[in-house]
Amino acid sequence: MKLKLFTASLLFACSTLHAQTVEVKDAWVRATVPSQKGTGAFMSITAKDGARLVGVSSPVAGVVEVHDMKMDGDIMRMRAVPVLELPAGQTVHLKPGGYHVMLMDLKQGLPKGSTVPLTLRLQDAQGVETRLEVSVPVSTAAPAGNTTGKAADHGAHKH
Ligand SMILES: [Cu+2]
Repeated sequence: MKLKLFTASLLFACSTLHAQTVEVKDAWVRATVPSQKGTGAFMSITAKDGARLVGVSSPVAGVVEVHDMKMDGDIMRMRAVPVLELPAGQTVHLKPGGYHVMLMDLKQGLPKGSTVPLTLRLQDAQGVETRLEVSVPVSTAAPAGNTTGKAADHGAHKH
């Protein structure tokens, strides 16, 4: 009986720890007009022990992909990133002009002030998959006073 209880509490401790190893901050979704079919979601993700973002889903969009945005000559091109590496302890910024979560085939308009649920599918170094649910505010601009925005202003983002 004593042993059983001990095991249970250990397991609980593990799953709690695991849930805290990936942190999402400053998340926002760009507001849409009613006829718009696609938009971007942006956030800063920090995986303390390293992880990979292998997928995102949302009930408001038929298709959700992680995209990268790069200049190809004079043309800004987006390409799907099937796996986004999250190096241990490094914050990966998803922001306008760079990595973003692309919400496509939108089922509804996303007015400013509403909230979009996103499910991030993450894999740890052992390949164990976990899901992280985030509730993301819809806005017309990045949240005020966050460091992500400042870095973008100074062009510090390089890939
Ligand atoms: Cu995109």
